Amino acid sequence: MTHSGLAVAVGNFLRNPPVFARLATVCLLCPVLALLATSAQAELVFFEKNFAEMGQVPNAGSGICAAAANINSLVYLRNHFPGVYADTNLIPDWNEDNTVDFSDELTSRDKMAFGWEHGGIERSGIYGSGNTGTAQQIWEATYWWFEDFAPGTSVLDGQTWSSGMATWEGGEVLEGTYPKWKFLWDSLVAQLDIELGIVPTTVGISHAVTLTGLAFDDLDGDGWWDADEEPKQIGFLDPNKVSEQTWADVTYSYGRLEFEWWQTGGTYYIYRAFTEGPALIPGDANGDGVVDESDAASLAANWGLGNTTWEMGDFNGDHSVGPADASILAANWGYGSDESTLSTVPEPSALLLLIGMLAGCSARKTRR
Ligand SMILES: [Ca+2]
Ligand SMILES: [Ca+2]
Ligand SMILES: [Ca+2]
Ligand SMILES: [Ca+2]
Repeated sequence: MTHSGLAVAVGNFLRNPPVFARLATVCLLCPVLALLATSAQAELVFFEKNFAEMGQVPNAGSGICAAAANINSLVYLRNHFPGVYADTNLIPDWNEDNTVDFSDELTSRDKMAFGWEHGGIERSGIYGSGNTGTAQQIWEATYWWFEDFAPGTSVLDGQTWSSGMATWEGGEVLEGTYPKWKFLWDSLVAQLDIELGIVPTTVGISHAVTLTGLAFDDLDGDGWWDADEEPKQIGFLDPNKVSEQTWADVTYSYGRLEFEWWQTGGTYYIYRAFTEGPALIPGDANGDGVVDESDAASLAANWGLGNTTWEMGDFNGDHSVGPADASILAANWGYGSDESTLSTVPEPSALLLLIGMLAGCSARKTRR
């Protein structure tokens, strides 16, 4: 603006101050609006499992929620990792009609609840033989279910506000604590089954649900929960309302994750989180039991990215995809393939060369 232009502008302001004042107000607001837009981006971000892959087994009148929550989890595992579980009896064909369908899932729920027989051994289930659904009884029923119906396929883990877990069958892996958000997050992004036990903070009966999602305040907008970001909600499949995912606001109190349970309106805290998932073969991104081109494609597609999962090619669990993961893939190349198909897939050295070329490409891209 020239001096004469400035003089005209000042003159205009003096003649017509309200117009200039309005302009000034708008300009002053601009940074505020920009700030609002920024904070609006740091909204709730939802990270969810595919709800359609979950089971839909309801609770029964006798109150066998933990059994229903378990089976709804196991149906998810079977649907999500068919390469691992298709040849197992994770959900057995109880009525022997050569199909595994909803009626078998319902029977599984009742067996999980009241016990089953396998190889001449009686298992008591979560509520059978005088059991009352304690954390130990839920854990051990789950443990024996995997031993009997899908042996050697899976890894079980958990956090629970219990004691003496070292004496539980397979319980030495458990950590004695109220379940932490980070544990739930890590389990969720790994696509594990996660069953939660909840207890009212006042009086009432405990309940069990299957975790399906987490929502948090994503400050940096990367779609990924970071340690400085506030947990906001949990999503779960409730055996008392199986048709839809239920969401609840969470708060931390006394080191416990708490939320209001829709059915009673009371405040509940999470006292246990048990997880189950496939013991995946290193390099097997899609969990089909074979380490081959499709796994290499996942790795290549996500090369150099952060916030990555196993399915994206992060095999060493550092949540980024890079040379360490490529080495793991190469070391297991061809695992699970037939001899005949093995000859048609590239040699590990060729694979590393390919990945190296991809890495070179993405490095050039990021510099540009
Ligand atoms: Ca059947
Ligand atoms: Ca984030
Ligand atoms: Ca694979
Ligand atoms: Ca990695």
